[in-house]
Amino acid sequence: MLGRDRSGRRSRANPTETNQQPTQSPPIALSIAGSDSSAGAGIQADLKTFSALGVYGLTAVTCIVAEVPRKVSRIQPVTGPMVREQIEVLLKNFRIGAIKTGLLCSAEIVCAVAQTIEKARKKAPLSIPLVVDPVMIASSGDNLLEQKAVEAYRNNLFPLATLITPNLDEAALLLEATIANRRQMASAAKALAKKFRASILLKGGHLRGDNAIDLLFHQGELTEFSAPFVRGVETHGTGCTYSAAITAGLASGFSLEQAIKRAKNFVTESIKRRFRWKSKSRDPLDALRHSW
Ligand code: PXL
Repeated sequence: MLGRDRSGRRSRANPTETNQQPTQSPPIALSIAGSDSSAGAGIQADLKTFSALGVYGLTAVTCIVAEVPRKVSRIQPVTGPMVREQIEVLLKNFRIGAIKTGLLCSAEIVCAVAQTIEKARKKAPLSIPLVVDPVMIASSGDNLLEQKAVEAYRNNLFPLATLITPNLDEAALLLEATIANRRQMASAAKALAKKFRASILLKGGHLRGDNAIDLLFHQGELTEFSAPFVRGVETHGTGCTYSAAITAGLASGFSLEQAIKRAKNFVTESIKRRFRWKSKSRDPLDALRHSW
């Protein structure tokens, strides 16, 4: 009795109505990311997203960030061996359907994550899809990543990725180019896919047109995902939520295109139903995404 509920995800009929066995256990996804004390981004956003999409979420914490929207006050990384141990113990004991990485903080942690995933892939016949969200700069403008870590991403982690989800700033940094319109977005997505031999979802939200347009370059084809731009909202954690929702889709057996389409709707709805955060600033629209 597998069906689809209104959000498009797979659902089973209520076993009490159909007299069936209890529902089988949910798909599992792993987030390797940092902890955001204000809980709108990072590992907290990932777990909320996984749960909302019917996926059991596992976590490997890479760093602890003391912050509120607009202000990162302190970042404390976890050691490389500790990050490695969390991932290894989870891979051994759970049937993980998809993995995402968020804030990895240092070159040491980027390398530890890449080595651990590579080692696991050598052992297992089927590789687990890996979504890499190259989190480099917070929406507050604060730098979240050590400079040498960008090189570690290029050389170690990107080559293992199924999908990389840069925003315009991250793509511009990786290509050392300016990306100011849709045409330049299309060439940048293709160039990144060629460079890192992975599918690329280039998020164009920062272009600020009537629509928030993202471009997927996957298996030689360009696909556009568009949603009306939600105006007048300062967001925090939308990138984390988007990549977590894509990862949840992949863990649930959706194709990449289906997973992105559903994730885009999920993020747009989350922004509409956002939690309004009362800061001391003059701006009454300060907001974290999510209403739960
Ligand atoms: O939104 C980027 C991000 C990701 N991960 C963590 C963060 C932030 C932004 O502040 O704190 C842990």
